[in-house]
Amino acid sequence: MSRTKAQIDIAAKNRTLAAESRGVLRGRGIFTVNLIGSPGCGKTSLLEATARHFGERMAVIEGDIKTDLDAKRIEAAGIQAVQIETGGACHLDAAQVAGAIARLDLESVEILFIENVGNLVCPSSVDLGEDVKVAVVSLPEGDEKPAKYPALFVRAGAVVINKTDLLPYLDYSIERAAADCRKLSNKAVVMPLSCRTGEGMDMWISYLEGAIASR
Ligand SMILES: Nc1nc2c(ncn2[C@@H]2O[C@H](COP(=O)(O)OP(=O)(O)O)[C@@H](O)[C@H]2O)c(=O)[nH]1
Ligand SMILES: [Mg+2]
Repeated sequence: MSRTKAQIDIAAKNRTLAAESRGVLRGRGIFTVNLIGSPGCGKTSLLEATARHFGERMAVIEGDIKTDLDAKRIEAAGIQAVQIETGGACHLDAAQVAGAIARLDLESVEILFIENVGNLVCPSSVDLGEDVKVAVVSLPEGDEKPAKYPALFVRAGAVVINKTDLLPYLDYSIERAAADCRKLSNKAVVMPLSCRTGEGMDMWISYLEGAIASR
């Protein structure tokens, strides 16, 4: 499908703003993660569990269509958070994120997470100024989702397969999902884990600490 001139202009403006944010964040030595996955896959739960390790070294920008419920959850975990309500848009854009960055106190921050609007498709093609896109899937969604929704997984630097505690109750092959992710991106680090039990969280934390250290 060919794009209209207006769509091309919007995409160009987004790229410029994303590059500016990336410059600001990298200039401060901050590693930035754009967290993308379906509604309910556990993005906010993952950030709550991650907060226990990073404390004030991390900050969060929350994107939802409506409500500041997720920002409140992150603040309750002791982490500064800014909520963006898109009012209907199915993904965040670089202008919204630049506005949210300006509202954060970045003094002690080494890692910034942007939780995108819950959606496995649209957010994957919009640059927000991040260093890496991390895809989150979860067991109840079914193990064929990476193969069926490849756009995110070809761009993801890492994939979290969440809710491994539900394995006894579901027909889900972690091997199949992981193999499909690696087929779509041979660089992708695939991390099965459970935010609920903490199983596998050590690999996720080491991945992030490694990314911060190599900034
Ligand atoms: N069993 C199980 N449930 C989880 C896990 N992580 C998140 N959940 C649940 O999944 C639901 C959606 O989680 P949430 O973090 O709000 O997902 P988000 O919409 O992607 O931000 C909530 O009921 C969580 O308690 C997990 O590792 N195991
Ligand atoms: Mg959420």
